[in-house]
Amino acid sequence: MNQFLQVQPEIREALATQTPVVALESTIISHGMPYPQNVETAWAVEQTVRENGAIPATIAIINGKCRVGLSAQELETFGKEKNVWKVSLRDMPIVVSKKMLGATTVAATMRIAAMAGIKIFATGGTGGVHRGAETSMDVSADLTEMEHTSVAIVSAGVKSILDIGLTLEYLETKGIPVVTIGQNEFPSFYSRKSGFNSPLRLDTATEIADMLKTKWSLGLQGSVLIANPIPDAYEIPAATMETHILQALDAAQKNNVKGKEVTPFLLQYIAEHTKGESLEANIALIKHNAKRGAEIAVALAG
Ligand code: PSU
Ligand code: MN
Repeated sequence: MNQFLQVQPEIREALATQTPVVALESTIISHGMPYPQNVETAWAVEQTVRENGAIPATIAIINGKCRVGLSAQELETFGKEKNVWKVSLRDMPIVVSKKMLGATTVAATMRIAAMAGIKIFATGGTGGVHRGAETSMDVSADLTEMEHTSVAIVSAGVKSILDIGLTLEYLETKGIPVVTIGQNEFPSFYSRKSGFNSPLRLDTATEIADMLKTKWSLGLQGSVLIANPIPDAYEIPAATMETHILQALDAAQKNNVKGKEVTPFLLQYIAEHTKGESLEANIALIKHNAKRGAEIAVALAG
């Protein structure tokens, strides 16, 4: 095992006995939601994974180790602490070697999950190609990581702070299957609609698990992006969100926000300007993704 990897005993045991495990990220806790809802959600998501037959594995970097499985106290720290590094792939070496506290993005979480042997990862939304990327070159390392690392991601689709059309084009170029559960349209996080057809549709966890097994057995490395539309009751119409997104993008530009700060800035701006409605939707969809992730992990182990 890698000298920088530390897997909690319960998870190690599960992996050794082919018990389903679902990886969870920590950037969403430290940089994606306010305290204390972030910690409550992180805990509730772990419980959802358990209730659906799998073992949760929240991933982060602590004291020079890539940690797979966190204690309740550690989840609290990630939710509360102000100086947590947002760790994508390029940040991993410095945060590990300097023994800093690091919350892992989708990209870094996938890489560490793969090091541990975990195949399924549930989150809220992934990074993608930003609006205006043709001039800014702002394309999330989440996408390049999906090309290389064989960990499937369950998300609620792509948030429309990004350019959904360009993100789907990029995924096609990189050979990453995109499959939506139970509907023909690709969802856009807060909304079940996006205006884009999903490249693929499958309706059951068993079908998705079969596709994953087949992909990896064919020697095709990399991820599958599994889009799970937000439950009806929590949906926020795309047109309502668009107003807030345009204002957030404008504020980011005026404040000269660049690089890794862009996504957290937009997420926080939108959360603050939607009176908690977006936060409630965010929490609901993450739990929903954790449930689907566990079901797919169970089907994959079967
Ligand atoms: N989108 C969300 N919520 C999030 C993120 C994205 O709706 O919390 C986080 C994830 O951790 C994702 C990261 O991996 O932001 C992408 O950051 P960037 O765009 O800087 O690659
Ligand atoms: Mn970026």
